[in-house]
Amino acid sequence: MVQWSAEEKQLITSIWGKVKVEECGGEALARLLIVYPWTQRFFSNFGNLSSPTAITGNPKVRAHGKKVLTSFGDAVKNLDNVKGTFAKLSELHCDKLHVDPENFRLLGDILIIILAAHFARDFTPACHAAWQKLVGVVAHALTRKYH
Ligand code: HEG
Repeated sequence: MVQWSAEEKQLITSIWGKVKVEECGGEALARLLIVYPWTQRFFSNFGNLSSPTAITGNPKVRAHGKKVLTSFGDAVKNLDNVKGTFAKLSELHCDKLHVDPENFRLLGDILIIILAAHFARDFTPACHAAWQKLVGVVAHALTRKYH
């Protein structure tokens, strides 16, 4: 089982308390779709994704980014049981959505870039390390039910 030190937990929750899920979530998903355009295939029903401007301004991208980051927050609230928290979502992403798990890692890296930019003053190396660990744990949990 993943172990968290009191310091790691504190570094994660202190940043999370300031995150605006709609803003950061929308930004994270938009960047994923822009920087790794092959990820657009999972969102063919989202309408216009034809340019960075279209992606950034697409309300479905924003809404889904908010949904994803809100769900990511369940990991922050359940650091000692991220696997259990994401068991059902892992099944969904594997069996129904067929999302390549590599994409969880890509999104995690993008999320860190966004948090580091938004919270530069607080994003110390220790904070970065704690978040890097968290996005890895989340990606792993979401991959767990893949077969
Ligand atoms: Mg996923 C749906 C969470 C990464 C593609 N994702 C969802 C839903 C949640 C979620 C909560 C809604 C589930 C439901 O309707 O019951 N996603 C989630 C998390 C993470 C993640 C927590 C990683 C941190 N998702 C992710 C990535 C991709 C992806 C990287 C693809 C590149 N998700 C995806 C798609 C759907 C969801 C295609 C369905 C969207 C729709 O059509 O509504």
